[in-house]
Amino acid sequence: MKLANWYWLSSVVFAAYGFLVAAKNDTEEIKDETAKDSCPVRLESRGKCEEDGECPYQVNLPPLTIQLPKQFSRIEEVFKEVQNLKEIVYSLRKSCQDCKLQADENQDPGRNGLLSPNTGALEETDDNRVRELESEVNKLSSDLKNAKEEIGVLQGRLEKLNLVNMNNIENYVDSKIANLTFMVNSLDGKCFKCPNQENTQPGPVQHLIYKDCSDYYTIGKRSSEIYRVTPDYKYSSFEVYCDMETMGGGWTVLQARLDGSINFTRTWQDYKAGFGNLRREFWLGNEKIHLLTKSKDMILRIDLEDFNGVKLYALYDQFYVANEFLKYRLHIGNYNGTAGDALHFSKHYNHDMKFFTTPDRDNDRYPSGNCGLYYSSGWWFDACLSANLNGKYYHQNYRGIRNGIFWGTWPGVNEAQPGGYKSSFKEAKMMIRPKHFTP
Ligand SMILES: [Ca+2]
Repeated sequence: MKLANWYWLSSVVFAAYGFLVAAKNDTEEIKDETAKDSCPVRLESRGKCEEDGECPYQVNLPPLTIQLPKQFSRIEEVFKEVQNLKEIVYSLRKSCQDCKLQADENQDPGRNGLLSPNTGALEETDDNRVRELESEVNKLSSDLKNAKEEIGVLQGRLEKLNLVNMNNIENYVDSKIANLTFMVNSLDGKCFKCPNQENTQPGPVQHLIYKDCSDYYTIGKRSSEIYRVTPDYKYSSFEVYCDMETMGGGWTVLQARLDGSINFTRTWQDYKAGFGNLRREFWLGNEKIHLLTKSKDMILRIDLEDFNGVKLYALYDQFYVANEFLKYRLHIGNYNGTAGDALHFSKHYNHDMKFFTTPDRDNDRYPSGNCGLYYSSGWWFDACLSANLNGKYYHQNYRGIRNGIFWGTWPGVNEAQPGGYKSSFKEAKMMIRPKHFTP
């Protein structure tokens, strides 16, 4: 132990001495101070020695003053700045940590609710609010959906109502006009008997509405002639030929073949507008036929005569031709008569419910071609025909394609050999009259 203590003491002394030597080399001022004091370091005993010979010593060292370079004050400033920077870095790190925490909270609200009860409570409130808003939005959107549906229903009803009203009004106006027409027509016949007729304005009432030839018959017209009819007052009137003799009269003629003077191989437009001469051969026109039959209470009579002088007829208890949009589709009722039901010939040849086809407009049921083109006419072709009253007019029997006027149930017509002679017709006529008309 004694040795160690001594060693420590001598180390301190030599270190101090070494430091002074070093300082002396560094600065002039220290050299000056040491020069004044001859013994700056003293080692002396202090107090009594102990029994075993160990004595207390003390070293007196001169006061130590180190002169630092002037730039040293800058170090203090740098220290302060470093301290400041440290603080800034610390606060930045802290706020960064806070940021990260917050980000984590946002990502995982459930976990953070556990970490921080206060934040959890806030979030719970927020969650509740969000849930409330969500349910409100859901409710509003379902309300909106309901409202939309209701609007749809109401709109449908409104449209229906409009339509119903329009139909009612149309029907009402139609019936009023019919009544007025009837009254005026009946007055027309009686006015000549009025006692004051000579005193008042003479002459029959003009500008009457005659829907078809039966109306002319009703007011006493008995001669087969051309008359002007207005089947639908919403459209303009037009002329028709009236048959006032056949089966009581009152017939509006739609088609007539007599002598082959008119070509019936025509376009859609021609068949639509009508062509020919009302006193001779003609097709009245699909548009007019539609207007005449749209009330759907017309019957059809077909009269045929062959070159042997055989005259037969076919009667259908309903006849209606749809509008152009529906391609003038034919609606034909039950047959009665002598010529046979060629319009409903068989399952495979049936002209009922067929569209109108012309050489330039294929609406038929024949997939490989146009029946109108093949049979040179406009007609309600199936695939293709058991009747065609608009076929070519042959003045005698003919060979080749059966494109003449044709009625498939005519007596003897099916006895003709394929490639052999085909019989033709001298006359053909189609005409209509209201079902409930009684001459
Ligand atoms: Ca076709």
